[in-house]
Amino acid sequence: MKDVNETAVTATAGLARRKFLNTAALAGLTFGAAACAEKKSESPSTPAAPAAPAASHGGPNIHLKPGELDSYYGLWSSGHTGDMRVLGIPSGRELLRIPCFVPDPLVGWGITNESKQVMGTKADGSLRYTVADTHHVHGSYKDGNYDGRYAFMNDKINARLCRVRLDYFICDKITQLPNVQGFHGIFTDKRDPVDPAIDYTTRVFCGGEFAIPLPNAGTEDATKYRSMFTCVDAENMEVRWQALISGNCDLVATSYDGKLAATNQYNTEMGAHFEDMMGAERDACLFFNVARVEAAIKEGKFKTIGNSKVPVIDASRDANKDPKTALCAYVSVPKNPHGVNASPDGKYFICSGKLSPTGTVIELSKVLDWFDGKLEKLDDAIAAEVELGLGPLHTTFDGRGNAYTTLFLDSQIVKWNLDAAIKFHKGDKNAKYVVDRLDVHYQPGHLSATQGETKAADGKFLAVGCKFSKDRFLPVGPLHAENEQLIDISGEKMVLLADHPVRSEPHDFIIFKPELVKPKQVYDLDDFPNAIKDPAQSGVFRNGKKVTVKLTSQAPAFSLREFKVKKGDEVTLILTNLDKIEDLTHGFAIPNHNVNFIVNPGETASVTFRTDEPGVYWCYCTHFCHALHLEMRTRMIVEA
Ligand code: K7E
Ligand code: CUA
Ligand code: CA
Repeated sequence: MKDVNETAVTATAGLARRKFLNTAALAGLTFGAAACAEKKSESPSTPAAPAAPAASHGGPNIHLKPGELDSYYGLWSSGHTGDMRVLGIPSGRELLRIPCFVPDPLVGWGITNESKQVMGTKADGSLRYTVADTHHVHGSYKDGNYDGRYAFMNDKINARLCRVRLDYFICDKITQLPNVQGFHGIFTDKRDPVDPAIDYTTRVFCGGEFAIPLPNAGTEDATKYRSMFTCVDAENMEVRWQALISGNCDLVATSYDGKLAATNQYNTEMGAHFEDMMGAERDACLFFNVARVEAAIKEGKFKTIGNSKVPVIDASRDANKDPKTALCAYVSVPKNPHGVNASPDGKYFICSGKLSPTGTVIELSKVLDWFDGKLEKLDDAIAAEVELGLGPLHTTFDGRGNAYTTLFLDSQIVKWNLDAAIKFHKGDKNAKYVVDRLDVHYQPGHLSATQGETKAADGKFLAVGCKFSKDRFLPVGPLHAENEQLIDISGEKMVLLADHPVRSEPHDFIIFKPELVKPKQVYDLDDFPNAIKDPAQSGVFRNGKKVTVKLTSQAPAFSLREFKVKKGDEVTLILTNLDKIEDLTHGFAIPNHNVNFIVNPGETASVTFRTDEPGVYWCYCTHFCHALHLEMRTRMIVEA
């Protein structure tokens, strides 16, 4: 923690007390929830008493009138609830939860055969996993802005990447990364590094945080463990290649020209215990030269690991010392950095120091110069390294040259100007790079401005995910909601507009304009190979002990009023919703058989279950659809 103390000495006057208190808290417990909880009641930055409600400020009205629509979509990760959430911004209203990695009883995710196929099953047909931990959501791009095709999200627990189609807002593919544990950062590429015609996303980069033995074995000696950086094909969702690195990966960023993919690294030390991960004063941000990596793979310069057929290249420090042939560049950044974010002008990546109170501005053209042998010292790509406050984690942008960084320990957002920071770093000590500071409630992680991860950053609103809400909402027992706060960033000063409780615990999110997506509300029957397109095709079709029940729904009836099966059958029930009216969804529940799922307009879904007990089972519509919704039923008669 030495550098924190040292920089505290040179702190600007206004920050001194805050720094002192935080530094004291840090010294005991390093960076962690316990440390910040401890100092909360003492620190001026995190008042124990509820803060006064935001005064009226003449800013934008975020309390939409009934029937008024939001002006932005937000896609939120959900942490260890495993889904993706859709919020309207600025209202903060939750519009949808998209089940991805874990079962969802509302839609029958993990119950229908179609969703199980996406999620992955064991040999016996049961789900491979029912837990996940989602952190980062990023959209597919075209020409530097979202193109509304896909969003991607990670599962840290089981090293999985999921893809959500942004026409139907459903998860359609999940890929598990080989050779990786603790898959944390992800980012979509923004164009191809070589082919100018490909000005859209074709790759997703994934950072492996935890080092493991490769291939994995029960080895205790942690010096033998390694981490990987992975590239997944955005279209077929297959793993294209992996890169073996020195140290580990945390957050990931990509450049607007498609040439560079980067990951921050906090464990340069390759330590196995937290104290071992803090020895070095500087860790690194790794820049992969995507074109070179893929050329090397084409030339066969790779190996494979264990059962995996994925080509693995060597991006370790030792193998990449010569800039002319290096696949990866290790730019040094201070102590255990966390977020790395791309500025919308395409020029810089900002690394947040986490255990160092600094933000590091890395100039991408200089990194490319190094790869071309034109920059002698790689660290000369650092355009600025300036003090921001304690516990900097993530950065977003307003498109007007300003960056906004969360300060976890200070419970603040700091707004700072990139050009001024660069001037200050070059020696102009009169350059005032800090524009504003705003207290948030409390302990912020990610933040994201409207369109902030695109060339079209518009600097209107900013949302910040506060990890602790403490006193901001009515108490509901020990588990607190998190506090997603909304901030007006359209002016010089940031203005806190609203608190929104969210169920634990989202991390990252993106916010974009509604016109960038074209949601479809009714499925095409032809999207489903097993669709029952005509109620006349309904019936019970037996093949030994295997029975297929085909039926359709049209409010307020199912096409079969009853159907008969036998005890001990393996029943596959296929249901097509022939209603083609927007918002006319039906449900289908079977008592005592653990079956419930929905079919949206035009959708087909199927379930497979066994009939163990003879009896009558009233299958009914669980999703309110019609005045006769309660009457919408059919009987499953299981004969002995
Ligand atoms: Cu900072 Cu997983 Cu993006 Cu959480 S990570 S906050
Ligand atoms: Cu159909 Cu309710
Ligand atoms: Ca470290």
